[in-house]
Amino acid sequence: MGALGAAAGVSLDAVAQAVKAAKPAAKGKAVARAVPEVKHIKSGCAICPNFCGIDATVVNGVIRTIYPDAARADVYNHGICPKGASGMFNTYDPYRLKKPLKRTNPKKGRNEDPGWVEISWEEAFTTVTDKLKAIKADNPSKLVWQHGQGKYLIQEQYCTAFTKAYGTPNMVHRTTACEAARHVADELTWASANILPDLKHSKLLLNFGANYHEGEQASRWLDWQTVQSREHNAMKVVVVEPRLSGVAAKADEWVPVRPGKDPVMLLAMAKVLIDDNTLDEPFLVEFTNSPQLVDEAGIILKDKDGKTPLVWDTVTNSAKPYVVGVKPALKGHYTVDGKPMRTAFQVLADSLKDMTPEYAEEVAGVPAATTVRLAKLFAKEARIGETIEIDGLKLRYRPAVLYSFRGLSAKEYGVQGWRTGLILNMLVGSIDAVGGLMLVGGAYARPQYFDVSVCEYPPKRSDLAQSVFYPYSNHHIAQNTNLTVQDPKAWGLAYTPEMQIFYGTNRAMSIPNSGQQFEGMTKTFNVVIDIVMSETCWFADIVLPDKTYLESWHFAPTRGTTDTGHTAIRQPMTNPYNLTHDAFTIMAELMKRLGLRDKYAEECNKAWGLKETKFQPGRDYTTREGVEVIWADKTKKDFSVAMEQGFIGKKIDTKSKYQSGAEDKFKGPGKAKIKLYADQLIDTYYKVEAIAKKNNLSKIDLAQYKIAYSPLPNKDHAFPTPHREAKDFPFYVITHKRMFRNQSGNTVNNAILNQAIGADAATNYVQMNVTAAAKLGIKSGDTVTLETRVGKINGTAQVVQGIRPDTIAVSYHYGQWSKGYSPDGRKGTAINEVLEHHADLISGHNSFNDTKCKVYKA
Ligand SMILES: Nc1nc2c(c(=O)[nH]1)N[C@H]1C(S)=C(S)[C@@H](COP(=O)(O)OP(=O)(O)OC[C@H]3O[C@@H](n4cnc5c(=O)[nH]c(N)nc54)[C@H](O)[C@@H]3O)O[C@H]1N2
Ligand SMILES: Nc1nc2c(c(=O)[nH]1)N[C@H]1C(S)=C(S)[C@@H](COP(=O)(O)OP(=O)(O)OC[C@H]3O[C@@H](n4cnc5c(=O)[nH]c(N)nc54)[C@H](O)[C@@H]3O)O[C@H]1N2
Ligand code: SF4
Ligand SMILES: [Mo]
Repeated sequence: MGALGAAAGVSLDAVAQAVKAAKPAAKGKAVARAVPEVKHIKSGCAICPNFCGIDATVVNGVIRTIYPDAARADVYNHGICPKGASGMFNTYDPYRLKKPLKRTNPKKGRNEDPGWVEISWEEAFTTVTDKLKAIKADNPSKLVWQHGQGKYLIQEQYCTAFTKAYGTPNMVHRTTACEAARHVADELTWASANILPDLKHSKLLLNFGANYHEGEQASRWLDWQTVQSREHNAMKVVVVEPRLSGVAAKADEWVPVRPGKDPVMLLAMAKVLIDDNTLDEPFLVEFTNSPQLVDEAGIILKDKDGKTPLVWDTVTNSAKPYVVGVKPALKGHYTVDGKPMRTAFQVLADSLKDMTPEYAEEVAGVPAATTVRLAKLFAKEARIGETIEIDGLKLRYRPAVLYSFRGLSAKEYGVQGWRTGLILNMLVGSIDAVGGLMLVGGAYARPQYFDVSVCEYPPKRSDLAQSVFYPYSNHHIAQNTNLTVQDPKAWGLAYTPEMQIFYGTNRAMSIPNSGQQFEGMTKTFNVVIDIVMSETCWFADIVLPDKTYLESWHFAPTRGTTDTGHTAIRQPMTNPYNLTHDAFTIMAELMKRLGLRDKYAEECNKAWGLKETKFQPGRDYTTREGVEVIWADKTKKDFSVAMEQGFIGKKIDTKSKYQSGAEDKFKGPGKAKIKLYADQLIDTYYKVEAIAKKNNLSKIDLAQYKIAYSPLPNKDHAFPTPHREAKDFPFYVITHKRMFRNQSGNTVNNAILNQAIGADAATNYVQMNVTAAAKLGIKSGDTVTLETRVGKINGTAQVVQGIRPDTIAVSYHYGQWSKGYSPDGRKGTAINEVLEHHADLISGHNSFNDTKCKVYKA
């Protein structure tokens, strides 16, 4: 601990000097004071993936204030959150890592002292390069690169280039700990990902667990838009989630659904829409695959070419491809070549026979009358059939939208969960309509998502992404390397990963059953690039300090909205610890020492898609020069614009907004169709079955794949493994973000967030309902034990009315234990230690809201 102790004791010279400079002169004495140098710097916040624009005031090299960048109010964020406003406290944090560290105790464990010693950058680079050289000579796949928020700092393109130049397929992002299931549901449905509600025009927002007053990835845009639309557009907000979240507290109505049971409630709503015939039939027929004919095995009937789907043509009363002149039937049972067929829509309608609002009440705990009322309200507010004129264009007007984020997707059946939400939007035609659900990720951008999966076996990647085990894991599988490392053969992996580089991720802490993750980290040589001594660092062999987003240059990622797009940079404002390296220079130096500098430049050009201004071989780049190259190529503008404004924003015109997505790619004859019925899942199931049987794959339980790979969501998707198996555990456990913290370890030392906001913010609670607590004799402030099938953990009870009686909520971001954090950072309960790990078999997404537990006084 010596090195850390010394590090923590370092005085904040720059801060101290600035404070001195700002002290008022003693009374009566006239003291000549130097005029302070005041700079206003536009940049971007990088604490969370909202990427808000910021405007900082820097006095004598010290950041004094961070405000929202007013110029971005119009195109993105109107405000910033407490984390962003106090972001400099993460930079001036005395607990920062300042020197490379080397572990001297080879034994890795939570209670092992790593025996850190400070080493020079030269020694750090030599040690890491030697290890990388040896692995490259043996098998470069044995190197695994992992990143989380790091992806949004220097950006993933550099990480892609690094791993490509090195020759390993193993670059692993955190998305399956985050939102991968929602992405994959989108991809299976319209072959692109990312949605946002068109709140400016919406009249009704049904929000199933998008927590944008506390979390979310477009929160500063969503919360502003919601407030505006409620005020100026009389928009109603209904929040369906088990806990009274910040959004629920501000909504018109909070519907406390039983955790994980939303699919059943949503399917019951779909049944109401279908029974009432309040459907956007033209949308379903023209934009979606609802009219395609499905045989008894669930396969879509194809033309002679074996590819083109057939529909029932009501003009000729025969099965035909949907071409000009054909009028497809939406509903019905037909016979083609003697074989019984139904339209895909009919398959959905038939599947909902028993999905009554009463059944939903029993399963999801929402009164039948509420489900019926919300379904009818959704249909009414959708104004099916209406159009509206904007900028001279006559557009479909469907101002009712159903939206979600991790609430429906951070689950074992996360893909099916969000698919259910998408189907509801399809039924009323709200997709890409005015006031509806906008496909901001572009429609049909990657047609391969509509194909049968490759189902690779044996797997090439240590995380098993896109292998037969998780066929549509298009976004890597964050949690898996630490499993395959322990038993590669069980998964058919032909090598054992030997070295892991973690950049801006505290992965093991952020994943359910975190003990299993740490176990994996004991088996590899670990290099961690971070700004503080995270728990991941605690298991490192070499720790490399990075600069923060207020100290470094980044070509910054941005969040496009329904109406705008932007290009942005981040720029340094201070460097209190005189750090010499950041992630960019660390990677460049390693590449150079490996003799890969020119190959890396070439891969950077490819990864960034640079066309005119490119990285050149034969030379080194500073971090700023790297940003300059990318800025020049992407914007064709002088770098002075980047430095003055921090960003360039543009508004999307009405035609591009509403008519370049679904309207252009899916509408009418001869086009691909939005998949109400995800038939590629059935075809993929049969492929998985064949490969599993041929190779005797014990890790594949076909019965489970059959449930997961259903082309339509069904009630099974509301019964994840712990709900079925953990019968003696009466409570559902859910987890969520809190405003004052970001991720695991990122903001724990921030004194403003921990103390100034109130002691409450420095810890989290085991939140439970008053009735449940009374039965167990538990009061607020009691220490309680939360027990699951994974283990037990203690926490402090917080007894509230705003949660279902059968549900326990424990927020994320707390219960950190690394001795490198300030004592204030190490409070609360790390719920991931006891959550069950059940990856979604489609996307590889990890389950966060499926575990069941017991709670009792400790
Ligand atoms: N129980 C529970 N678990 C969850 C969640 C939940 O809601 N509940 N949320 C999930 C979600 S959505 C996600 S995305 C994952 C995130 O999980 P992680 O991958 O762990 O989070 P990251 O933000 O990627 O990583 C945080 C690490 O990045 C470091 N860092 C911050 N700034 C810098 C920098 O400038 N440079 C470098 N090198 N490092 C930096 C921080 O110190 C910290 O150690 O967690 C998931 N886990
Ligand atoms: N303050 C803060 N903001 C953040 C982050 C952070 O760490 N801190 N992380 C960022 C990242 S990486 C992400 S991905 C986003 C995530 O953003 P969100 O998905 O918006 O936030 P979460 O809190 O993870 O989860 C969403 C909500 O789901 C609810 N929920 C849980 N189980 C269920 C269920 O079964 N049904 C329903 N309907 N709801 C349920 C939870 O109560 C919670 O309110 O946040 C981003 N913003
Ligand atoms: S919402 Fe995220 S990006 Fe925006 S200010 Fe807060 S921490 Fe920074
Ligand atoms: Mo996330």
